[in-house]
Amino acid sequence: MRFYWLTSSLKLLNSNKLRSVRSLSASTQINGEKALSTEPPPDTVNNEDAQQKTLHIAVIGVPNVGKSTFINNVVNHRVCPTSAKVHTTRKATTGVLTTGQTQLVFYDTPGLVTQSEIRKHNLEQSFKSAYRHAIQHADIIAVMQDASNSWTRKELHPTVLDTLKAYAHLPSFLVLNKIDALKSKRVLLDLIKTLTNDTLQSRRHGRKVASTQKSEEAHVVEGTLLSKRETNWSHFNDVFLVSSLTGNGLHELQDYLVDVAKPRRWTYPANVYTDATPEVLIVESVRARLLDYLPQEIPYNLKCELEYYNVEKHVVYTSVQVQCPTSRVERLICGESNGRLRQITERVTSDLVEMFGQAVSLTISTIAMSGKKSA
Ligand SMILES: Nc1nc2c(ncn2[C@@H]2O[C@H](COP(=O)(O)OP(=O)(O)OP(=O)(O)O)[C@@H](O)[C@H]2O)c(=O)[nH]1
Ligand SMILES: [Mg+2]
Repeated sequence: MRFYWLTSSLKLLNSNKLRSVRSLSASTQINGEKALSTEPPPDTVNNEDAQQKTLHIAVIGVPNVGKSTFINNVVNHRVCPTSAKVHTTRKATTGVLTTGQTQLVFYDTPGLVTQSEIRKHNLEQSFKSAYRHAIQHADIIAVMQDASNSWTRKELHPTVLDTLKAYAHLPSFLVLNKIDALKSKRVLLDLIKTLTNDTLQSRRHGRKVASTQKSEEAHVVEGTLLSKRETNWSHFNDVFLVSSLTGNGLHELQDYLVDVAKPRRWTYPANVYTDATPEVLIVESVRARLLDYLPQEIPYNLKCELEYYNVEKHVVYTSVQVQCPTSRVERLICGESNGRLRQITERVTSDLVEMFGQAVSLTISTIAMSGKKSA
């Protein structure tokens, strides 16, 4: 068994992070579970209930389009682990933003997948139903599409369309993400037309594009009805162009959601910003960074388990064990002189410091489940 430990003091690297960090010193009970909250506790659900508004938003889309990055940026806290690889999110996690009298509850969902992808990436069977659970609690569906990916951007994935059809009674809007990565923004208007079946028209101002509610049209060419595979959705209420990475377009989207929120009591106290427990966030953060640091399919076959979690004098002490299928994989994770494990630990520690707004002492240990164990 090998391990590398690192104790980090609070390093607030830039002003952006400064804004997003809150001090965490308490866990709040929500539905019988602990949830991360800011300190000190501000007003919770109270005598102003009558004026409260909420909106529950399910964020769906294929893997890697930026769903988790989007939620982190909108709620201004790192509550959803992210990575450059697909299938980072495995569970439906909630990000909560309370602003004025309105509470926006975002459901982060695992990327929609087919059965063969579930097998390929060694995903849990429950994975596929996790987003359905999120949608069942949602008032509105946000469909996220990677506008920078020229291979996939022109079509909505069949699993996305299936979901939109199954929940057609819910309003939905399209979010074209990663616009910062586009060399030319010209493609965007065509993309909107294609993905919405030309049912939306540009507003003169702003990035929001409003619906004209044109009815769906059959594709008829010279009297022949083409049995074209469906790749678009005619019932989006709006389209937003955003960069979840830079924050471009997110304020406008947030204002829109506040506008359409329903008069209803808040689900969470004002100081809660996720329903995920610190323990789950720690394990998922380790898993996300393993995806970033290890090649190909290898990280998908690792199992991460929390060994220890405690908060003492404003320091989070925690330890995670990574179970590797073989000692060869264990050696790969550790790298020469444990160099790679050290890098991974430093990276996760910095994620957790940002997440919790507290000093974090993290240990990551590895164990090979078969074959000769490393010393
Ligand atoms: N350039 C750019 N990259 C982005 C943007 N949003 C997200 N990314 C990157 O896209 C990658 C995937 O982001 P995630 O937020 O993990 O994507 P996801 O949709 O949650 O992925 P899964 O959980 O695997 O379904 C990461 O490397 C992000 O940094 C964006 O607006 N612009
Ligand atoms: Mg994700």
